[in-house]
Amino acid sequence: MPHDVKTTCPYCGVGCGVIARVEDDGQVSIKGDPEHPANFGRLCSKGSALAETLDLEGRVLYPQIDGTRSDWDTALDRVASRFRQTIAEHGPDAVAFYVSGQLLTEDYYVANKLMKGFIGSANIDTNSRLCMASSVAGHRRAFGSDTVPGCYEDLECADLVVLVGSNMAWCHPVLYQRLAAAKASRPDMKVVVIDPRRTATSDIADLHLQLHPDGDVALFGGLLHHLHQTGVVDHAFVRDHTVGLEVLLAEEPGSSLAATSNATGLSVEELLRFYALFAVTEKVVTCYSQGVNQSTSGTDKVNAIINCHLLTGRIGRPGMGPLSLTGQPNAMGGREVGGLANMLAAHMAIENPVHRERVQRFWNAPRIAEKPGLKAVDMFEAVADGRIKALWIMATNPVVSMPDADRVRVAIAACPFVVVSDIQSDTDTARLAHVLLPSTGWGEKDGTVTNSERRISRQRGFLPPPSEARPDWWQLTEIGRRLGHEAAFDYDGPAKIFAEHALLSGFENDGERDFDIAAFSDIDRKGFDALAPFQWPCPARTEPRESRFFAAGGFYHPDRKARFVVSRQGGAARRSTDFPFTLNTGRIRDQWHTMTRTGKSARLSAHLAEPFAEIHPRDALDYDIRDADLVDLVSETGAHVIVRALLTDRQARGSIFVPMHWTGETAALGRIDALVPSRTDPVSGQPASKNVAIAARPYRAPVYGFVVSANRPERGTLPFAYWALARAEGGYRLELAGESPPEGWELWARAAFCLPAGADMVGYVDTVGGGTRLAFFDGQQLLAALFLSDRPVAVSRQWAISQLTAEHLDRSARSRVIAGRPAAGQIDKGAIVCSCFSVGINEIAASIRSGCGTVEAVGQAVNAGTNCGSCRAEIRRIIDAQRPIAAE
Ligand SMILES: Nc1nc2c(c(=O)[nH]1)N[C@H]1C(S)=C(S)[C@@H](COP(=O)(O)OP(=O)(O)OC[C@H]3O[C@@H](n4cnc5c(=O)[nH]c(N)nc54)[C@H](O)[C@@H]3O)O[C@H]1N2
Ligand SMILES: Nc1nc2c(c(=O)[nH]1)N[C@H]1C(S)=C(S)[C@@H](COP(=O)(O)OP(=O)(O)OC[C@H]3O[C@@H](n4cnc5c(=O)[nH]c(N)nc54)[C@H](O)[C@@H]3O)O[C@H]1N2
Ligand code: SF4
Ligand SMILES: [Mo]
Repeated sequence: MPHDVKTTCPYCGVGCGVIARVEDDGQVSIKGDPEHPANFGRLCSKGSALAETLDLEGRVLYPQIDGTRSDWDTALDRVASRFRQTIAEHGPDAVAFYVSGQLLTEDYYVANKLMKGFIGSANIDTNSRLCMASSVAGHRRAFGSDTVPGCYEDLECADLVVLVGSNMAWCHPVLYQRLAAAKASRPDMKVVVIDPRRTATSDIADLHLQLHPDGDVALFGGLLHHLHQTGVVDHAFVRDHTVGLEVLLAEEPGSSLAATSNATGLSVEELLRFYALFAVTEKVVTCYSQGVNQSTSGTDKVNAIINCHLLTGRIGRPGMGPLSLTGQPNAMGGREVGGLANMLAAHMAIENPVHRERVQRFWNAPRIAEKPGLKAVDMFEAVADGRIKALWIMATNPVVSMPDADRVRVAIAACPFVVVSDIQSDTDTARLAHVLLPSTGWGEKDGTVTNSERRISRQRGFLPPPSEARPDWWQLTEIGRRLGHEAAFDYDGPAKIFAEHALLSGFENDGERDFDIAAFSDIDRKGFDALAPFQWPCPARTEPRESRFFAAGGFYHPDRKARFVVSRQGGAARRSTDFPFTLNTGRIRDQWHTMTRTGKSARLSAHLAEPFAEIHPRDALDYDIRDADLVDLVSETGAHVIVRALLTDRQARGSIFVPMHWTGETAALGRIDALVPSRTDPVSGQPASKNVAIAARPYRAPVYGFVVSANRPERGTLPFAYWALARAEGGYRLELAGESPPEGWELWARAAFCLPAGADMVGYVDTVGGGTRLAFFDGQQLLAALFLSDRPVAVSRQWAISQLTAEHLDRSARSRVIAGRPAAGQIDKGAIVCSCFSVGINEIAASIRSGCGTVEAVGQAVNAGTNCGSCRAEIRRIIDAQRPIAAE
């Protein structure tokens, strides 16, 4: 019998409920859980494609030591003995864990307990340092605790939603859909987007403030003064529940509108429109994400925003408050267990001796870390200079995602002992492991995650662990035991770990700490399996609790008052004459970080299949860069990447956007973090990944190529300055540029794509256009087709890919492949716009030409945009662009 399992999406911090249906033959299908309060049944393109990422290609299936198959006992003994030895010789601070907001709370809890209480160092940091650290620091400064006061419903009942540095349409798509639906049903509701780029999110904005990079502190500092001067102040709230307004007003004297305009790059009219809207609207929610956090002034940006909400008392009531959008599925859970180097478990503070003593007593631990450990950037610095000699990396890919990524790669490669726990064996980081441990992945593992609105949901396994893969918590527990701490790490499953975590949250708490889920302290396995999503706090005391914080004060500083924080204005764009562009980095709709999972789905890879740089057309003109050219981007350190140019006026002049997703596995030179320096926020230690000075120049190659292939080429077989590899329906797609291979194209292709000796080749040389086309067949099936040219190849990608799954019955069908064009009557979909239903731009354009003038009409005609909806903005743009043609 097919059976349904309720679980939670492993991608973004929205934390959508998912129902996985497992058929008798093991086939899995995915749909949204209509009862889950985060998504009420909706899923975005990534969530909908989860079933396409569950195959075992590239999975780590057994422990490996120095690249050779091993077994668990040997591998764990090796890890334990190397850690023990390093600690004995060099002290506990010579070892470190670098973990992830994609761990489950139970994994995270054990990692933190082992490092801080039993190894006795706080050298555990996480990729949340690159993600949420500034929000955590800002919350702690303002509230005395890392509290997110509001919840998702607030977005729906607000009259004004301000999105700062958030591309919600692509990065928190289901929340965006909830917002878009609320706005559609209440047209008076206003949305303001604050982002130097015009994004898919700005399409629903009533006002898009395209400010200078890092203009946010000036913008919100100006707002605070405007509110104060115009008397939009909740005097009672400020008097009873806050401290520091006078100091703030004295130390941060109001700037003139002209000065704010200068600092933000916004016109005085734009400023006044925003300020007036904020002033007159009581119900305001301000959401913020990486455009705020990933900055040298990230923490100050957070406080500048919170200051405005404190001044107006708009916090913790329905439809009001600051709301930090968390990135990873368990960014919040990691903060609850204290997984950052400067935190302690259960929202206690490492610098507080009472807290340290309490946690040590609760854990019955032999020691407790006495001081904060190294934050991510400093941690890899210590790996580089040899202070850290043994490193365990779990569920993150720092060789790609850390700033100064080439240096991080060198540091890890030179570290005497590196353990990596991952699900994929061929990541840039896993390739450097001395011991590679196979973890169970989503669908196989059990535990909990906490989303952006403090809601804790179960991830439940519905597939057996492949081969020898074991959960992360189990791996950590085994090391804890081998280091001599059997009693402290005697867990038999995640339920027991969760119960201990819940007990600690209520331990000697009495309302002193926000994070309290003590109601679950004695949960057993059965209760854990049945656990329905719930929001914290959930203390053991039974009186009903509000689902929001701070409407009536009750902050977590000792005097229970919030703090106004003086904020420094962020540095403006860092460009110079030699490095005239600001590099801004971030995400695309259909890929997740370093693509180890979403990259497996052909559907998700169809939307944007190459690393690219968005450049304003006028800038491109100035630097002789044409659309579809390749560009070479260079940083001050001399590091460079080569990516495709995408000219668009959505980009501000002087600024270039490049996504963070491409790796050494998917492109020749696409790791954008090689260009991002290790410059951090002084308070949070979070790297500034969105404001980097770079230079750009065209990269012109003698040969350009596009290849479709049934087999995956090995990285080592690609001797090109530029290549980018992606999954496609029926195989792979490869873009390349550089010198021709010395052995000639045919021999190269036969080797690179592992073609059988008997494969037939059809070839064609275009003496006029200078192009060469080669196609290899096994009977009726196309094995590989190469389209080569002395300029960027113009063949229709989608049509060429469709040939991998088409039958080529006769000679003319085969010849058409190298012609690179469909026969009359055959359809060329064009670039995929809607990934849910694989609808291409040509199909959408055709429906518009046949009379569809709205997104809804296009949806009815060709289905595009009718599932997750995240391509609706793009469809609207296509309609706008086609309108004159359609009217002809
Ligand atoms: N599709 C997809 N979704 C994801 C992820 C993914 O990999 N793929 N990752 C998840 C994770 S871990 C995270 S952290 C979130 C991130 O979610 P977001 O923060 O929404 O995404 P980003 O693209 O990193 O950056 C958001 C925006 O900040 C803008 N920005 C840059 N500089 C500034 C500035 O100085 N001021 C302002 N106001 N804005 C600026 C950028 O132009 C960009 O549009 O997404 C989550 N969701
Ligand atoms: N330039 C630039 N750099 C950035 C950012 C940016 O905006 N710009 N954003 C930053 C942010 S916000 C983030 S969150 C980071 C994300 O960066 P990373 O965390 O490095 O990226 P992921 O690809 O999510 O890495 C997760 C790894 O865990 C593995 N994995 C998946 N499931 C499991 C599991 O259950 N157990 C184990 N052990 N492993 C598993 C995956 O295969 C993958 O290798 O990147 C940061 N870097
Ligand atoms: S919005 Fe998309 S990626 Fe985020 S949790 Fe929901 S389905 Fe997953
Ligand atoms: Mo993140």
